[in-house]
Amino acid sequence: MTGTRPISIIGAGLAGALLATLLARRGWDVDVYEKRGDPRIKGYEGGRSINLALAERGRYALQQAGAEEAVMRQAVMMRGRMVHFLDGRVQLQRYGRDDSEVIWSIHRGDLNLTLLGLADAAGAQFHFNRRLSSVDFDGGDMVFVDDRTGAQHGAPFQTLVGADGAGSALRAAMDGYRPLGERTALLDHAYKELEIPPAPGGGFRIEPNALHIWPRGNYMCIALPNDEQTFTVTLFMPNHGDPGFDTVATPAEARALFERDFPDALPLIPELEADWARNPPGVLGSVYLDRWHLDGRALLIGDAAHAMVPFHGQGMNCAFEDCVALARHLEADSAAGASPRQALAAAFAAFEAERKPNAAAIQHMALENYIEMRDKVDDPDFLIQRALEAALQARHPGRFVPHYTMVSFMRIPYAVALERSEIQRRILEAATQGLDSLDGVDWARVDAEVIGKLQPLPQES
Ligand code: FAD
Ligand code: E1W
Repeated sequence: MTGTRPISIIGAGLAGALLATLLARRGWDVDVYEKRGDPRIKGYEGGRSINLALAERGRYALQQAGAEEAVMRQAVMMRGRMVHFLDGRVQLQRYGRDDSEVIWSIHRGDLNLTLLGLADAAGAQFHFNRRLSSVDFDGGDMVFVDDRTGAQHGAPFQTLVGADGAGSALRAAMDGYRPLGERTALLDHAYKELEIPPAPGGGFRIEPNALHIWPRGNYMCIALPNDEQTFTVTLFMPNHGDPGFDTVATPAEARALFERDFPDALPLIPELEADWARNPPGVLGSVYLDRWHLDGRALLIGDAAHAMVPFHGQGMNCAFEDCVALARHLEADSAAGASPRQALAAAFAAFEAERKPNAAAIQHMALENYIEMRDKVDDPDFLIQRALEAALQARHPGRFVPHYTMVSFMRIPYAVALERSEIQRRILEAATQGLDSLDGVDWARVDAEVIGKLQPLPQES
């Protein structure tokens, strides 16, 4: 062996750019192919969701790639969810115990640019305007299309990693060669993005350090702050019904919806009609696969492997966690005498075994969180359960840890977070049944249940 370890990554989005950095720094010979133009030249051809919530898992991964500092310079702190009731009242519900337990709003385009710069500096080779169109897995080469001209370009590969997102072309190619057991579950809801500009004299128009939510039962709006003092508002709504994207189709119908259901948000969005007309509703769904890899020849990560609905704000965080896990498995010692191909197959299999149950867990939690966000955060039962959750966290530190904390402020496997959350939810529901404050809680019984059903979490997770 020459010691060179070639790897080709499809997609220079969030996961592709981070993985390229991690592997190039470890001495891999990394090529990255991206269908869009170089955003450093052309400006970011954004598309979907302008800003994203970054939580602990994603932050840790950025730190592993030496990217944390640059990214955090542009991040806006979000201490909790600010719930906007229909009557105009607002209520800040903190995410954590103090400002050490917060999440961060970051601009997707800026984040992507930062990661591309780091990958480039680490020695990764980028090929822009290269949309993967077909793969010859036996011959070891692939074909790309330059969408500006329609021209085709071939390139050889040793091993491929698909970080090409929810509509992955590599996934389609792998599935055509050897079925992956793919199942796509589209949600019958979609989303629209709107903008709240800065206040006339400058400054944020609403509280900057929060994730704003307007829960309305079967649908909702959220708003995340941007560092240029704007907010990106996202309306999530069914495709059919009242309201639904079929009945709220025109900009005028959108205004009428906001007048009726989001009256405090409406005056904040001066370009509502233009924003509405700009893009068709964004599709939401989950992708589930039985297999993520084709022996040592190809592997899927991030949304390509496990696209999820966005309601826990964890898709990017999970994709970044994938990158760190994959880099670790690729570095692990393979069996003595194994060929490079066998070593890759073993690393991909170990990666899949570790990550698949965790991806399934966060996909499930993300779906459940939609109902929670749109229908529960303004409900008294929800609030009393959150209050009991905080009380039990104080009574049983390291043993009873709130669901949101396990997902957003810790790095315990998502599958462990899900399992413990389900046990905790049963405890919370039983202990608050029929109560409207914590005064009537039977603490001795609840404490015994907590101790009996939940083992302490390992330290430092
Ligand atoms: P992507 O970021 O989609 O990158 C894929 C890349 O591959 C793109 O650059 C694309 O151009 C390229 N590509 C695609 N096809 C090809 C091809 N054929 N050939 C070459 N290149 C190709 N996650 C969070 O953690 N927090 C949030 O707050 C959050 N909010 C969200 C809000 C919304 C409305 C949505 C829709 C998603 C949200 N997510 C959030 C999820 C997050 O956007 C994704 O999980 C994340 O972008 C996945 O990263 P990725 O690298 O796998 O895919
Ligand atoms: C977060 C798009 C998006 C992104 C998010 C979140 C939500 C609701 C949505 C989940 C949350 C940050 N969430 N917020 N409050 N409770 N759970 O934490 O990213 Cl819709």
